[in-house]
Amino acid sequence: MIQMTSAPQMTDRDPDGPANDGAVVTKTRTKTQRPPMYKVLLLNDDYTPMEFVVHVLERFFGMSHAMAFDIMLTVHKKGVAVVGVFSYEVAETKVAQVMDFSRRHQHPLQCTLEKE
Ligand code: TYC
Repeated sequence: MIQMTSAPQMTDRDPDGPANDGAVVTKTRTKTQRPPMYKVLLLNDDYTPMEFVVHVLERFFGMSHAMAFDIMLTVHKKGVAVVGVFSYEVAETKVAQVMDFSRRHQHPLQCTLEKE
């Protein structure tokens, strides 16, 4: 919430200012703030099997097989890709799920989050 205060102006044509007994007009402007969003990034490595990455994208990000395969190939070729954008709480949960699942399967797959 921002308080805008405008005091009456003094001018040389009107040296005493407006005849309003010095009243001050205050307007309240409410600026709607969107919650910050977070990108979830998947990182490439040399060891995690491609099928495992595809499975992770289907399982935790609700992607179709075709979409998951496409994103996996992007990460494989470019090193990193955004796999989704979420509120902090959801992004953090996705990262934890991917890291935990990969660890349990003994793959070094890395997933991180980044403020948009
Ligand atoms: N580069 C891996 C391989 O050749 C595949 C891979 C893709 C690994 C995406 C991680 O996020 C990743 N087996």
